[in-house]
Amino acid sequence: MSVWENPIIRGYHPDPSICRVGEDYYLVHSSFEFFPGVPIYHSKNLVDWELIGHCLTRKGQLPLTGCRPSAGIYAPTIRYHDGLFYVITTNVSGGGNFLVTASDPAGEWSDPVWIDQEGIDPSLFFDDDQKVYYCGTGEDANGKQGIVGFELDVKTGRILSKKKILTYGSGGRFPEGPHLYKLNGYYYLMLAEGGTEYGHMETILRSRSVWGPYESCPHNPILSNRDEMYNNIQCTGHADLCEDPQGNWWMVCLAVRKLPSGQMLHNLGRETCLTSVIWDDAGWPHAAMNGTIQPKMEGPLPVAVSFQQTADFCDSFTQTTLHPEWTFVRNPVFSRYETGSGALVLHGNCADLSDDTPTFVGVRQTEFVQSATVTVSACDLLRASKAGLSAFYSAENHYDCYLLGENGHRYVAVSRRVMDNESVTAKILLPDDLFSVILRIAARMDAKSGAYDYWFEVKLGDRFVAVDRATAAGLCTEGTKTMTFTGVFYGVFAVSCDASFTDFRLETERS
Ligand code: 6LW
Repeated sequence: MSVWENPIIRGYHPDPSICRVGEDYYLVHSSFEFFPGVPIYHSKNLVDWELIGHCLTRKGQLPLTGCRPSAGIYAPTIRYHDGLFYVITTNVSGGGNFLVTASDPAGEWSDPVWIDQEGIDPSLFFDDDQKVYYCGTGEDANGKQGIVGFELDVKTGRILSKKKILTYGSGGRFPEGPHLYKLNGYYYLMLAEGGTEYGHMETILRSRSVWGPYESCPHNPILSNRDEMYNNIQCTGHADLCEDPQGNWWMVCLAVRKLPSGQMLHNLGRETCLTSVIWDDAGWPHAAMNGTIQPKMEGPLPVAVSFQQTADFCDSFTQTTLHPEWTFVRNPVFSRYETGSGALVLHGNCADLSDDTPTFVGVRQTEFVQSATVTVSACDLLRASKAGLSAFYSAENHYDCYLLGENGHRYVAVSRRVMDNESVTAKILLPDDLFSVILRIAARMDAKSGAYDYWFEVKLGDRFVAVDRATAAGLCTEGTKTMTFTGVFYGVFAVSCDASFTDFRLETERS
């Protein structure tokens, strides 16, 4: 038996879907307004995952212009059949449901094959008779939401049968995130109910026919942390199942970690967790720990794990292409980004971080107590221009610490955008001959007050000086204007200037 720590993929990685090919596991996530879209991870042991690329890497696959925060790409499903990988998902900001295919999961992936079906959370099931079925959310004639199913031609996207509501779920609100499986002559339909917040849960039904009628598992929900008030892991649901070569079954799901201050808030987004599953003699699945996700769990992993990788991230920008961890907001203008020879140079136009296409690129914050540090040099900061670091949740919620050029002087400034309010909250005048500074944004706990804040610091001489601090609540999902689904990125940006960034470090501050 091996022990692992949940989440297995940390930071904003929601709506996981998994498949296995031989002894290799692949996992994809939703990506909303961020580009490239649908990150794809690879693992051999289900616990250590490597980002190998993205499924949507071209604007033709993923048009995001004007996409609102947390719109864009919703939940995907990944499946493998006859030598081809399939990923099906929804662009709620343009086009709806579509699938892409690839023989190599690291890409390139195909152009979209569009499917004429409303709703979200599409999934594919390849049956023994070579028929392929689609299931996803849909509405009946009275507008009631359920899980709809139909036969699909995955080559053309053509619908080959009538559409049928397979289930309305077991009674929880928002039946969604469905997946079909086939075992011992039964079709199993697993789905999320209760909504992706603190009432989230996973249920399962089965039938001898893919069209139903489906009977509900007697111990539904098979997964939920809704009764685990004191568990730091909450909101578990939106799961997918996978069998390993030894016949052991595994479930990945989304979950959130409550702030270290104990508040039921989360800034890291919905993350990906792992648990084991056993099937009872009656043919029903049981997730470990009575269907709850715990911070530490154990199980017969397919490959023994001696230690779980917890990789911080650093980039000295020596490669001529950006590391796949770097993520843009909506479709980037690639000519504004130059990397290689030891620096990332941003050619910022007038677009700011709250605009549609900022000159910004970031990596996910993956731990609560974690900082981002970078050296930024910007020469022509004399007009209203800025370049620096951002703790970026969305265009409507971000905290920024940057070099500011104003009226011929140079400052280190901090500004905060929280919903409709944006203001500069601190400024330090710099010597006119100082063109390069080391900036740091650090999310950390105040040992005395127990407050969990983002700190904004600049290195002057040989030490970091605090410029400002702001509560983490302003970057938590619960503190945003609308229903949002993402998490904080630490990124670099430039507005109305050329800025050079070197030695980017994302470091978990171990107490
Ligand atoms: C996802 C759906 C959901 O597609 O949120 O709350 C959507 N449930 O399952 C975005 O994560």
